[in-house]
Amino acid sequence: MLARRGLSAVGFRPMTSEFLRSACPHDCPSCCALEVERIDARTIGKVRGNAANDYTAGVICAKVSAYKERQHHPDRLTHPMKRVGPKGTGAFERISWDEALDTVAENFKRAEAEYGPETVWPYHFAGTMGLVQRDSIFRLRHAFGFSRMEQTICTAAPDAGWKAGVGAMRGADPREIQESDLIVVWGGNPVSTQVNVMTHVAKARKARGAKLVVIDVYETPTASAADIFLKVRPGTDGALAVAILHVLFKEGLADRQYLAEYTDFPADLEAHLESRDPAWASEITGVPVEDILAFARLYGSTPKSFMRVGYGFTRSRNGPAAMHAVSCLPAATGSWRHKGGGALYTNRSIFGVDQSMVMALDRFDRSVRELDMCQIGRILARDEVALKGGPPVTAMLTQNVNPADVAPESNLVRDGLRRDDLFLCVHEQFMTETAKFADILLPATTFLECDDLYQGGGHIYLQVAKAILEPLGECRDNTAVINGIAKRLGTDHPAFSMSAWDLIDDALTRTGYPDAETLHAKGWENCVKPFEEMHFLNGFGHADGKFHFSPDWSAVGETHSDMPRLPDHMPAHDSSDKDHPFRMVTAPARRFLNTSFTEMPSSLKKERGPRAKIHPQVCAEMGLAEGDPIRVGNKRGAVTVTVEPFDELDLNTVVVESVWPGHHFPEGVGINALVSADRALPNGGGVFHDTAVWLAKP
Ligand SMILES: Nc1nc2c(c(=O)[nH]1)N[C@H]1C(S)=C(S)[C@@H](COP(=O)(O)OP(=O)(O)OC[C@H]3O[C@@H](n4cnc5c(=O)[nH]c(N)nc54)[C@H](O)[C@@H]3O)O[C@H]1N2
Ligand SMILES: Nc1nc2c(c(=O)[nH]1)N[C@H]1C(S)=C(S)[C@@H](COP(=O)(O)OP(=O)(O)OC[C@H]3O[C@@H](n4cnc5c(=O)[nH]c(N)nc54)[C@H](O)[C@@H]3O)O[C@H]1N2
Ligand code: SF4
Ligand SMILES: [Mo]
Repeated sequence: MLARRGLSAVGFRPMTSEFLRSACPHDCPSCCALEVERIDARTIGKVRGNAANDYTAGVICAKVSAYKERQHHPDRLTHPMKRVGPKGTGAFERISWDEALDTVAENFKRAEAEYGPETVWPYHFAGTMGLVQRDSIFRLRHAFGFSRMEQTICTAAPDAGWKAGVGAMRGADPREIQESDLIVVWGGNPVSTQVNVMTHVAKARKARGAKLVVIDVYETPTASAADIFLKVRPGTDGALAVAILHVLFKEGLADRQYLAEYTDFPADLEAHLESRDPAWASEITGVPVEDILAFARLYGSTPKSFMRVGYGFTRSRNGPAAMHAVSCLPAATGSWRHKGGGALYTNRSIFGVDQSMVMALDRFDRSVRELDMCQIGRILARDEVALKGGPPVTAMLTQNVNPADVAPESNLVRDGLRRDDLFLCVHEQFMTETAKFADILLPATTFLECDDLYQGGGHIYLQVAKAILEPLGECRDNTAVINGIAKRLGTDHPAFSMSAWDLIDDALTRTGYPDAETLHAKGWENCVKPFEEMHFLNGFGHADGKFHFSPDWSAVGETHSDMPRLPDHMPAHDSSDKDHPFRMVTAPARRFLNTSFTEMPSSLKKERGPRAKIHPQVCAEMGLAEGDPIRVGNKRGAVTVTVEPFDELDLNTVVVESVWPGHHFPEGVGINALVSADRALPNGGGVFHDTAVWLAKP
């Protein structure tokens, strides 16, 4: 328990407030170093970026600046509950923690007795990114042989493409952006999704007159801020990248010495590129030939060009192939040689935190079935392929995740969550759409009320954060819930007797980092590797140390037979046809983070409601005006949103920003009703921006 701070003699105003160090836990590559104003043991005031951290540099996004609205929201869950009405209606009654956890354990045991341990499926994602609070659920799976979860929803597709060429999950130090002359943001929208990139871009522009190029399917706030905006059709980035390669080789802008020394430089690469010229790419991408040529020349003649690679363009069936093609560009120009050059997709692998205790890796068993989290709808519908021939899923715990809204094929997901023979325990901060389906609903702490360890995928710092508030009501952290369930199921594993702080300390000291207390006092640990390693000058991640223009896709994923041998456009996506003439992209909204923050009044006010950005010419043809309702649909479902005429996108592209919870739509289900749970090639991954749709007046 934290001591209550003193109250002043006059009224109940606190005598002092203080700013305490913390780290942002949300699913965002920025993982900002924060300073949080604690007014008393239950109340926060301002939240600001830590100016002493040279990546955060004192800047954070608007949604986290307003965090007190989320922390002190009247709708926070405060005590355990059990369902009393029909599933999905949200009718609950208060119970004790003991009754709640006993019920969960009894139901897991009952399910297991009937179908074996794989019938239990603990399901999680990234509500918090902390390495202990997020990943303790692995320990539950491993220790009891429950079904494993294939983490496909976010990074699987981009990882596959990056791994194919580069071979290691790291890239240039993002602080080098300020030393670049050209920053290319490919298929990402950092103004909305990781604002700190823009801080460093602004420094490069001011100090060196650097140029910013953005490649996206519509004019995002990042694209509006760019010097050059290349507007592509969804799922066509491979073609653009290959045409740029064509120009680089044709015009002597490729660095042949670098290619020979650092890459596999296939003998037939240039012959392969010959036919893939800007005119060919222009047909596919919709980008004018002159723009492709101008950008290729600029990129090829700027040694210090930094490519910040986003996730957006990889969320298609062909996304990994596109990622590979894009990753070939710095390998062709050799920009990796230069400080301020090269590329960054993620720096996830530089931290190397040993999570063997957190995840009970000593009990890990590869033979236990692994279910694709994106296919939760098909799994709950007892699809045999999705179930991998194993037993049905009849018991679940969800933690840090809101699958009723965020997973593809929402109608199937909701039908599954409504199943009478499914026992569902949800551990949540708010009454989400998923929580409404729970049999047992448990209240979760926020990051301000628990301890954790954070690594920044978009930077280089490792941070320890301590709770700075008492838990609200009876809220418990994820570690405590996992341990409580495990104890009731019966376990001898020591990790289930450790607190979050013990586990942080264990993970740090095992890896050779300072202990938790020391690292917390220090603020953060800089985990950057030497320049030669971050820039692969002492070898790329493959056994031969080379960048691979011709990847071994069979080492990347199972469904590799159609992957292109050399960088290419792969025409594998949900193609529009006469019944589905539009391609829909479901890009992130600035004031939400997936469905987190959709409860915050200031965010709701800014985001206004689910809207479809549609080209004005299409609006005119269909007789649509701003604010009209429009139905968007395909064979998986249909939802009604509001028309927003928007001219900076292709005629056949429709953009619906954000994952608005289902209750904001008249159908009671959200945009993911339309998105397919098909797997990106060759190794799975959500295809959230790869959906052919029709538009119709209601
Ligand atoms: N405000 C806010 N911040 C967020 C999130 C959020 O929802 N809101 N989500 C967080 C999470 S979980 C993640 S993974 C990251 C994601 O951050 P980003 O890397 O920014 O990735 P995406 O959200 O997938 O989409 C980014 C952009 O890709 C574009 N895009 C879609 N399809 C294509 C295509 O085929 N080609 C090209 N060139 N562009 C395309 C979209 O229009 C969008 O502008 O952001 C995190 N930060
Ligand atoms: N249409 C469409 N769908 C998408 C995407 C898209 O771009 N378009 N993006 C996809 C991507 S990239 C991702 S990563 C996924 C994200 O999907 P999710 O990880 O499900 O993200 P959120 O919707 O933010 O839900 C996280 C939930 O965790 C809860 N939470 C936060 N902290 C804690 C905690 O400490 N303990 C517990 N128990 N709960 C906590 C929050 O209250 C919130 O309800 O969505 C995917 N879905
Ligand atoms: S930019 Fe990302 S990491 Fe930083 S405060 Fe906002 S959500 Fe958190
Ligand atoms: Mo994500």
